[in-house]
Amino acid sequence: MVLRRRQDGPLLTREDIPDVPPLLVDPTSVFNPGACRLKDGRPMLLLRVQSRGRHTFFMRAFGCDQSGCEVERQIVEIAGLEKLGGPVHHVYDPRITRLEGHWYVVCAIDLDRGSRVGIFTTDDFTKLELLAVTGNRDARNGVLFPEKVGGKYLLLERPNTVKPAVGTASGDVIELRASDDLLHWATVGPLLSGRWHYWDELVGAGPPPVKTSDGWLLVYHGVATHLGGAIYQAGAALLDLADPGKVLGRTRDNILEPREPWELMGQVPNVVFPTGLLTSPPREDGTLSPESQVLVVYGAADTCVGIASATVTDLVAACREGGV
Ligand code: BMA
Repeated sequence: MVLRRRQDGPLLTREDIPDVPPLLVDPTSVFNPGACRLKDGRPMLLLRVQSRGRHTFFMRAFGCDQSGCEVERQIVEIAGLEKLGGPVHHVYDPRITRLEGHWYVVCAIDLDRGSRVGIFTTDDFTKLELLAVTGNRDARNGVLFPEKVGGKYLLLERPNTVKPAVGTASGDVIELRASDDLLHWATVGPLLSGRWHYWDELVGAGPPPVKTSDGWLLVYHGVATHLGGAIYQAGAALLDLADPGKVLGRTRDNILEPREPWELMGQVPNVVFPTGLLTSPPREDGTLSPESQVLVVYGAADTCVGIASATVTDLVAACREGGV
């Protein structure tokens, strides 16, 4: 497989999560974290933690590279949800982008009327403040590009147009969307569609795209449904630097699939769900060097957190080999 998981099992399990009574005592699971490097270079994860009541919380973890993590005994505050009118059940699957010197966290938000993609701002991840929702339609897997392209802010989003017999609505198209102000978004067009009968029938963006000299590298998740259940896997695509609506290549096979017991078994079996990505600092032109290691942080079986790596060269080659 292109992505190689670290040798010694999951990066984080529920045992690593400190209690924060009364809200969080003996949590059920930790998964699908956002990831970034803070200004001092330290990696930070924004963890999705689930209580025994299956309420969703975010917590911060520091120093998480291949070696291990320290989870802070504090729940991240989320402000501004009253703007949405009506109950907010969950804010989850954070994707972190540094853009024009500011942090943005894009999350799925579950309302009675479906899921929305919300863009939050933050200074230090102790508090997220809702800036905008990207539209009034059922959608998830929103990720912001780390810079404007062609004078526009860009976002990938997956509308939930597929209603499986069991579970929440999903989707088989990742769309490219654009905005002048981060508040109002318009769809540019479809970017990647699901390949029915194969590994990625349903699709959604993973972590925000990263810049390489060959193009924007996007890790995404694909779901195979034709085998009876749902198998969540990871793949990658390469997008044109100047025109990210153009796909230059896409891995034919998945690059990471559930194989370890902790990926195969858990709250939702058979899931690797990439949401975070850590790299070394880019070069002066903003691109990663070909030999850079890309660390992909993922939720496993909606129960714990795994980490796997590959070089930029290997990921780009796998995209190119897959064709378009
Ligand atoms: C997706 C999202 C993720 C979850 C995955 C597997 O639809 O809900 O949060 O990890 O399913 O259950």
